[in-house]
Amino acid sequence: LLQNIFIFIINMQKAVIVIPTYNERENIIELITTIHSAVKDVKDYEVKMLFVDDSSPDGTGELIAAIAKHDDAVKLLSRNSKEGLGKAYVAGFKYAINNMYAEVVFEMDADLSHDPALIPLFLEEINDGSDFVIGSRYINGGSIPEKWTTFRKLNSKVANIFARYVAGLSDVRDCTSGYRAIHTAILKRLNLNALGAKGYAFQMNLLYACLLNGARVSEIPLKFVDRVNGKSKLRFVDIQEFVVNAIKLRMPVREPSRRLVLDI
Ligand SMILES: Nc1nc2c(ncn2[C@@H]2O[C@H](COP(=O)(O)OP(=O)(O)OP(=O)(O)O)[C@@H](O)[C@H]2O)c(=O)[nH]1
Ligand SMILES: [Mg+2]
Repeated sequence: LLQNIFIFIINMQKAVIVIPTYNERENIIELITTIHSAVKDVKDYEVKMLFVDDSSPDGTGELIAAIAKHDDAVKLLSRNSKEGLGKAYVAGFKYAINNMYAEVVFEMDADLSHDPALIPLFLEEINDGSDFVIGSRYINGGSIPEKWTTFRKLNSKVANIFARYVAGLSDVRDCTSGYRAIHTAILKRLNLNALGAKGYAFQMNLLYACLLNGARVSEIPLKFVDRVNGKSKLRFVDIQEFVVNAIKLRMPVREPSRRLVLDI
């Protein structure tokens, strides 16, 4: 209670780390512990975690719910069925804005590929005037895992080439990274429901929509670490969806829904 009163008095800004999960049970405890220690010296934001679980059969949701009972910083949004990363993020963003009053939301994978130690650096970028900060594997200081298969490396590189030169996001070096911090002032201008992608094409569509709405984008180096526990959810249909979406973004905008409209 005292902490809440303190936060109320100094009106601290809220940052919500939105973490979609599907069968990530083995990663949850380490992730939460690492985030806690990464943000303990952050003074100007109250940092919360919002897990968006699609009823993982491995009990990820139950584990998070049990932790949330005694950890104020942890919140669980449970959904009935697996609907893909994009839908999970849209639900999470809306919840973070409407129910948690977030000024900043993060996107982060649950598999520890995204080092929580970078959280304060993301927030510094936001404080310096960025609206959309990307943890970038493709700028100096960033990297992808050496042990990735040639297919995995190519998949990531070619996806970025599509996003930059087909969709037209050429100023951004890593358009598909899933580690980001976004000012909610920008998200509030979007019709989130119209972003329409289930897989990682969502990341490109969201970046595109934010740029269209005037977001100032910056990138900080991310050394992407391969997951140790659990399985990748990357599927062939996600690659297909990505290519189709990149081409769609290239086309002249027909549906006005891709622009402005506040509907959160
Ligand atoms: N809620 C929800 N989360 C999902 C879904 N698909 C993937 N995720 C989560 O999204 C994050 C990214 O998925 P990953 O499987 O790690 O995909 P990736 O990072 O592209 O692939 P890897 O590099 O192989 O790990 C993880 O935290 C997943 O648990 C989904 O349908 N629903
Ligand atoms: Mg991953």
